[in-house]
Amino acid sequence: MSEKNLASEITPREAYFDRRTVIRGGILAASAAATAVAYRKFNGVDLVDTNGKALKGLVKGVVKADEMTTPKRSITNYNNFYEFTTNKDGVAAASKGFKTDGWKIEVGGLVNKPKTFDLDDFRAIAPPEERVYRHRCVEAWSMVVPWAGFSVKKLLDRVDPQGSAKYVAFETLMDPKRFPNQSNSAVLDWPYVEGLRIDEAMHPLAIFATGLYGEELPPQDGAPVKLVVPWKYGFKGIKSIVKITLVDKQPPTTWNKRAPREYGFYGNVNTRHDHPRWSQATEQRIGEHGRRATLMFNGYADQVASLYTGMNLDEYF
Ligand SMILES: Nc1nc2c(c(=O)[nH]1)N[C@H]1C(S)=C(S)[C@@H](COP(=O)(O)O)O[C@H]1N2
Ligand SMILES: [Mo]
Repeated sequence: MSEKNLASEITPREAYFDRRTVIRGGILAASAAATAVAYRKFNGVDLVDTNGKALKGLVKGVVKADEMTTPKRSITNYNNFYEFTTNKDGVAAASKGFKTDGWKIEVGGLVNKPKTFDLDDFRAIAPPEERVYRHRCVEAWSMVVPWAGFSVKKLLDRVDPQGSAKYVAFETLMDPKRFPNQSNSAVLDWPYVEGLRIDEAMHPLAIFATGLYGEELPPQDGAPVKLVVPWKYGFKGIKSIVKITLVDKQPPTTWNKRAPREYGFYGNVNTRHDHPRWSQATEQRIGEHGRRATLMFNGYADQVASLYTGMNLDEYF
């Protein structure tokens, strides 16, 4: 997303090419991991070479059976997390040792039951479910990621939004001592903020991820809580959330503030609207040779297109 080096940013390095190692298991079944304690202990990951059968038995209809889960080492070593560094290969090292002790998530605004959650309270909102989702960055690379988490709706139901609440605003922790790039306002306007229309937030596909590959979410992927909205470009998936506010007006969002012609509020994966500097028709799936076609709404159109009925998708992006 930075103005320079686009080619290198969207070209995966040889190191990420691995076409056969896929993962089975790590399934956080609702019944098996009902508590935060059980969840933290759940770290079994079963590495197998199945050439495509791996996704059977996971959340139905979420990802096509011919798509393989991206290897964990790629998901955890090729990241966008500008608070640490703008170098995708450097986030893992820069975020090592990031502590989430004492983390709080403040939920308020236009709600009848505002509440500040500690992590145990937050994780106890609902048992983690495994959700294998496509992840499509606006820079035209993609992955298939086995998140664990629960629907945003479950949190919103808990705080009881008022009728006047039309949008949900999200905010990342501001702490330059832990996020070194937050000392530099030239990188981005901090803290990172994002937002959804409330009906988008209530859609069952929108989740808070607290886990990845059956383990706790690692720092580089947005520990302890990351928003995942799989029909939208990756930048909507704000990491390390500390604040969630129900509001009546469309909230500002970080990349839209930075370059409004390039990054819309909606950020839907939209093959009808190219980025002004590159095509959105195809993508580089990390671990594959050659490019594949990008799907409208990232392949989730049958589930989410009705949210945008009547909107001109060439205009709203
Ligand atoms: N706070 C914060 N959230 C963020 C970002 C960021 O730089 N800071 N980058 C976004 C972008 S552009 C992408 S593609 C995804 C990457 O998530 P991943 O590293 O878990 O794949 O996180 C998004 N969330
Ligand atoms: Mo991204």
